Amino acid sequence: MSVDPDKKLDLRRAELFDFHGVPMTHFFTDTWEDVQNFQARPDDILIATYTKAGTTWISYILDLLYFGQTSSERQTSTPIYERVPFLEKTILPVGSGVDQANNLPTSPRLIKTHLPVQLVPKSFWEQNCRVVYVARNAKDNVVSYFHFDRMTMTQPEPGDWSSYLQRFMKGKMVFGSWYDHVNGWWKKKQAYSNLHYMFYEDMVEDTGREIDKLCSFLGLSPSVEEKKQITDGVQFDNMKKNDMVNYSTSTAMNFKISPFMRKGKVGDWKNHFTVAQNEEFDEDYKKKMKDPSLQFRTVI
Ligand code: PPS
Repeated sequence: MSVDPDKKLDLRRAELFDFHGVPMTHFFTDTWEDVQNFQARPDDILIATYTKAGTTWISYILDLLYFGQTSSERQTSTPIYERVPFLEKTILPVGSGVDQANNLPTSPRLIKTHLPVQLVPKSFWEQNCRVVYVARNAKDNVVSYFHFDRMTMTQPEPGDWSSYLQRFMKGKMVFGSWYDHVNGWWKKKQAYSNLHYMFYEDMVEDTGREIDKLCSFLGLSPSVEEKKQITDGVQFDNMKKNDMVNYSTSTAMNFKISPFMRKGKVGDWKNHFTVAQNEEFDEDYKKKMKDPSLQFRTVI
């Protein structure tokens, strides 16, 4: 990546623009050529999600499964966003996710992306990398995204809740339409067998069961003790207290507005949607979500 060292750290709210048909901000396109040319390795694991679907949760689970027993320093002094680089993110002049990924000493490398499936660098498919996708129901996803945009100073200005909800329904969000994202990845799973598609709601309902399924996809068999340690460590309250995974070290976020580890619940949308908003949302949802095989739970 060519980074201009004289350029100041820019943490202002960015504007949305159309990028290959997907709304994006410059933070995710500044080093696009490097992203597209990224050379994946066969043992890389790509963690793919729509923003706020449980990325940090699954990243931490994978990190513990692979590296929890090996290095305590990693667990105590390396924030999760350094352990698991965010591939397409660039903060000039600090650096890029591509550089971070290329410098990872670990094997496998765990790499995070929010890209819609059609924009993922082709080497991941060529190398037949394993992909873990997590999806979250649209209503809780938009609520979480709203609070994230309020507190993250690099995201576009969210405005008020009701206009934000309209914008979400139109797909005018960073990384585009939730509807396109979850459907695009769901379709990919039909053709690409190395993709494990998970649901946030299932993880909340029974984290241990979902870790078992994940391990079977990855070919891992942690001991009973190890699995218990991981399942406990990744519970919401424990992650919220853990400064290495709760983003309290991030300079772009203002926790006085809202914490990163906010509620971690299924159904918080009920505290945000009015009855009229809910009816309009459901009506619109039916038109956009035509595939009966992809079902989300908004309550558990
Ligand atoms: S980001 O910014 O896209 O990487 O955010 P992401 O990590 O995908 O999503 C953040 C939301 O996930 C919740 N979260 C959890 N919920 C339950 N259990 C655990 N362990 C957990 N870890 C993270 C986090 O609280 C955010 O959701 P909300 O609804 O805002 O609380």
